[in-house]
Amino acid sequence: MVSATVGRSAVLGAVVLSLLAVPAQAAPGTAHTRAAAALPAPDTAGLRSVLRSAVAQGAPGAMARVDDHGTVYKEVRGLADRGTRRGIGTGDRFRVGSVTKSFSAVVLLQLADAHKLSLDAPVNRYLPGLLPDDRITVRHVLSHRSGLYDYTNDMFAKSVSGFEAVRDKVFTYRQLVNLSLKKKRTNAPGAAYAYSNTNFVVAGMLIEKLTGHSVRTEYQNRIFKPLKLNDTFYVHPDTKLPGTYTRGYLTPDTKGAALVDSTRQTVSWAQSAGAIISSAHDLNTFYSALLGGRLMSSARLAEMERWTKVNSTTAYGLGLRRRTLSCGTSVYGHTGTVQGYYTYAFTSKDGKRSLTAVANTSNNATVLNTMAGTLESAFCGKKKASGTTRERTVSERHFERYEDIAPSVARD
Ligand code: REX
Repeated sequence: MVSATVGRSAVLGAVVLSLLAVPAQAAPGTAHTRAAAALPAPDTAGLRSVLRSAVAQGAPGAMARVDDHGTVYKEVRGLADRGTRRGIGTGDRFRVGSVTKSFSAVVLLQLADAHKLSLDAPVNRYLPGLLPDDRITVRHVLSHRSGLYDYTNDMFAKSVSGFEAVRDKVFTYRQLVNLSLKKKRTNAPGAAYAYSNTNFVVAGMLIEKLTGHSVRTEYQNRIFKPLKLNDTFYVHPDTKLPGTYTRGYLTPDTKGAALVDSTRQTVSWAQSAGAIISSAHDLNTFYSALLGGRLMSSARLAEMERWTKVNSTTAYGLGLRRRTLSCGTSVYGHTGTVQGYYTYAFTSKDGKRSLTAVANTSNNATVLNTMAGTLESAFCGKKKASGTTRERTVSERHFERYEDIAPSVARD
């Protein structure tokens, strides 16, 4: 059964054989054996069914790639481009949105490792006078506990006109922070979790101030190049995606209105909070390296994994989300939403099984919630056959209503 499942996906034969041999041959007691035994095989039929639903619910295309101990599972459905009708591919590049936040956090944690930054220092120590409250620390910013208002709430109150107004704009970081500071802060420093892009604009400012280089240079030198992420780019303020990419289609607020091709944009409204372009392969490599401890010291990774509760299934560390699935397994990564692209990129605790799933639409909460099912299929394995469809757990239903992924959806 396992070989039939694997055989449907594009996988190297030799790798499959070595994977199938793992449970029998690996030395007992190694971390590798324990991790392999702990997770059931990915449910590729489940993945296909999730992607089929996402397309039926309005996404032109959807795809998922799982990297599991060297074995690759790839699933696709629908189109990358509605004009040419090219099918979506798992090798396509796309806009990762807030997955960028993990990259920004990694750069800052590396700077903390190099004693160039203290997580508990006030942001204003490094950026004098930027914030109106000296008690806001770097840690507050990276864990969304600063209380800095999310300026995108207003910017994208109307999804299509809001997007068109900024599609070609180039903002300075300071302009974005000033948009936030016009509004009352959501909480006292450290007092509560409130997701805000403003925090990761401040993170970008910190990176540039402390290194004297652009975030682009720092992402490249510290992450893209060492991990050989050849599909990963930060091109801001350029509006084009390099190479082969999936187009993005924004769903208008008006029911029944035609999708808007939102592929081309500066993403200047997000920058270090959301402007990276990448691929499923590269995001899986990135989170695998991160949770595998290859991007920072174990002490700093432990700081990244100090969790603030978001809701019953989700917690936030420093630029990193933890989600606990219906089978009890927790996965680590980030979600992303930019106009036309929904991304889920998560890995297992040891970084050895990673999933990236993308739908090329946004502003469609149904598709967003459906795509969360790719995590269940990738990490929980086949659902127990208990007659018909399993009842969703309370936490799954809660998750659907409270996913803090876009301004149109309640955040908690
Ligand atoms: C911007 C609006 C959403 C999207 C946003 N994106 O804050 C950041 C991100 C970069 O990825 N955050 C999410 C637009 C929460 C994450 O961490 O996963 N929505 C859309 C609207 C709503 O325009 N009126 O859905 O395309």
